Amino acid sequence: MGGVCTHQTVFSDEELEEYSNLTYFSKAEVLYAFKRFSMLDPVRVAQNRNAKLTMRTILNNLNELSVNPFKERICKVFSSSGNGDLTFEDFLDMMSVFSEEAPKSLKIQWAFRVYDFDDDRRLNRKDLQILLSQLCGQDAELLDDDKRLSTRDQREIVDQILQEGDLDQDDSLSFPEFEILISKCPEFLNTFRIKL
Ligand SMILES: [Ca+2]
Ligand SMILES: [Ca+2]
Repeated sequence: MGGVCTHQTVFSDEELEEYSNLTYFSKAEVLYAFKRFSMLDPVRVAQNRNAKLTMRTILNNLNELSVNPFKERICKVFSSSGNGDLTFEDFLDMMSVFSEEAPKSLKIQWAFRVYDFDDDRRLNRKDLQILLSQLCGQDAELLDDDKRLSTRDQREIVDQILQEGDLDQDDSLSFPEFEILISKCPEFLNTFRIKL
């Protein structure tokens, strides 16, 4: 029996129940999530179900995430060790937040953490500029030079975002300000969806 095939005996019923309670997944989905985690590095996970897989391994093998412009930042915010490496529990949390069942309010909370690149709980100009360049960077290679966002364009967009969203005018977006702003553009959350 290979590692992937033994998943039915990997967790006790109580463990499955607990994982199901802590996520938006049924017990069957938790098992399927484990199967997907195992497939990222079958040998290591077969040896140890708590194996911590490197960010590189995850991004090389999880296509749905590797196409996301914020892939590395996403791994980092879900990584219990903070470096982007994920245990199964980290992975399960991530897949749960990215699932269709997770409420929009939860996705917005995690989106804020992903976009808060310097982890100071505010989105300042620097965060917004990194956000824009990562968001556009994905397609930049496919675009002609004249269609790419210049630094000046980016600065103008950051100005517009702050003009609209920075209600207390401290030149950054707090979480409540971000929440109001992002609820006006729901398609922004499309980067927060992965089918299990
Ligand atoms: Ca910040
Ligand atoms: Ca503000």
